[in-house]
Amino acid sequence: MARILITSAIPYINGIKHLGNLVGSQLPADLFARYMRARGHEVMFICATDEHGTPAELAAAKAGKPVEAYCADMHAVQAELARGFRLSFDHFGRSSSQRNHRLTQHFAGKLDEAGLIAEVSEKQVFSIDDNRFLPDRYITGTCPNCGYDAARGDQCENCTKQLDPTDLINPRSSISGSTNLEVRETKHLFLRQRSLRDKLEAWIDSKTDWPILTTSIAKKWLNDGDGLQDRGITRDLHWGIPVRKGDQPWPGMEGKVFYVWFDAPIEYIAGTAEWADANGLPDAAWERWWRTDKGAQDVTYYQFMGKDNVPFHTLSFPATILGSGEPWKLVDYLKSFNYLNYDGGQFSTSQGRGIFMDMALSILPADYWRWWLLSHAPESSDSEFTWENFQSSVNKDLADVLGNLVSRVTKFATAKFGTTIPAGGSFGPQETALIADLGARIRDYESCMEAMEVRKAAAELRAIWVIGNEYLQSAAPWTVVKTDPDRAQAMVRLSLNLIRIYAILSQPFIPDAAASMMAAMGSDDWTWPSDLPEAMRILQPGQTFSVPENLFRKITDEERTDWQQRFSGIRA
Ligand code: B3M
Ligand code: ZN
Repeated sequence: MARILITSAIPYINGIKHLGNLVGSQLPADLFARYMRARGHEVMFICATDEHGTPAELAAAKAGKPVEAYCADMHAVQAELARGFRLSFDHFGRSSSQRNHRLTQHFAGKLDEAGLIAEVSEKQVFSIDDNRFLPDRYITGTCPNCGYDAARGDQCENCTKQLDPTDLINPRSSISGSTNLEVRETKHLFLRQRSLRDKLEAWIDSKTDWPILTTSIAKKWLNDGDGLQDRGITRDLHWGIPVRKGDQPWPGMEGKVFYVWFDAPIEYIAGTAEWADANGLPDAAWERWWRTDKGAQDVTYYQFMGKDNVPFHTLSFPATILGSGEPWKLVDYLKSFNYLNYDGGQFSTSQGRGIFMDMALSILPADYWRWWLLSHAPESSDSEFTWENFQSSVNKDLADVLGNLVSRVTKFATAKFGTTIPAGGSFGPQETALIADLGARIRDYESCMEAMEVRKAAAELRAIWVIGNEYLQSAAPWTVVKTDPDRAQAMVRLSLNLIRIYAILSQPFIPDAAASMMAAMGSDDWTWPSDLPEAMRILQPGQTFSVPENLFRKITDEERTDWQQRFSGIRA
């Protein structure tokens, strides 16, 4: 049994996330966590809301609420939607927690002791009309790297380059749109990550098994010349973690807070501490996941995120960890994703374009979305959601292949032999062949899941469902029953066992359907079918089963056109 630590990039608090956000981090992380638990490993799966910085302040102002209240409300909303999508976090924390305040201040203090913090008097953009400094997202302009005209002060969404507000061409205030801006002096702390460059490079080079997408982004910004600039880790904002050196004040930094990207990844650790607190456990319980001097040397740590978050996780956060000089766990494997586009364009939170988590659940159950999103995860390139493709995947894969198998077997068995597993006959060459074929397919599925090849894993799972249908089609118990009822009973017994095995294998993708299938088979034995011949005999003659209600329904053409209309426009 291995110990597996999994974190998903923590979603900004500023509103409900769209399906592009979901498929780029939380959902594949959940798939992996569910799979690893199913294989009997000890898993710690952490996510949280990212509550500081300009995204939170801007959204709270727009909602007309004090920022603390806004964050508390939106955390509850996001937690509820995460439950709706069956995201199986061990804890869904908050980056504004006291745990994160203390840990962030702790790391800053350690970095300072190591000589890695510089106090710099720097030039910041000040908006005369807004009467305030404009850090990060408070400022918008043209990216000097790629020319994208809506780049934000902290990062260009288009080319992923990390920016400083003063880099932007034609800058304007995100609050008022004003271009009446000037540059003023203010004092800030800088993390001297340039001096950690060689250490970071050696560490990245040691990760030979990382996906190309991850390593290419890391290398690009490491070698870009200005890619590893020392970065400001404080801001002139009210909302955030006050700048302190451990538990001591930081002279000259009164009234300033840490930059959101400094404290957000630390919340992975703080979130695990929040988990321990919520469960009444001592510090040792979370430290054994994070401190390599306290048990975490046995942990393998996986991170999941969209490609725009990669620079912060391959350079900035490791610089914090390495620079602290303390034995904290670094990421072992970083799985990153491209973007999911929506029906011929981009998902857009600001324009309300696309499908958002709440809307998705209001029209169809979570499994339908989970299946489509995971089977079309944007791994090797960006991918696109279209309603036609969604309708056809759901109708074919879920309804025609898996749903149909379950309903045909259970209905036929009930009609001919009643609601207990029939005892007659024994398995013959057809069943032996099926078990061999299926066993090989399950091993392929396991390899894909272990390698986090999400799309391929979905394709393998679908192939496993297809094998069951093909067996049923060629065995044809509905014909055999007329001449050899005992043989037909053996076929049905095998098919019912197959449904239970499919529940186990499918659970990471479609947990609700899997639970219905397992319940219908009258079992709660979720043991992974490592020994397939054995697993095929778990449901014993005489045990009762039932026909599950409507496992999946088909999406009609009318629904498809209706939804396409409804979700094309601007969200109120
Ligand atoms: N909140 C960006 C995002 O939601 C940011 C991730 C933080 S991970 C520490 O895409
Ligand atoms: Zn750019």
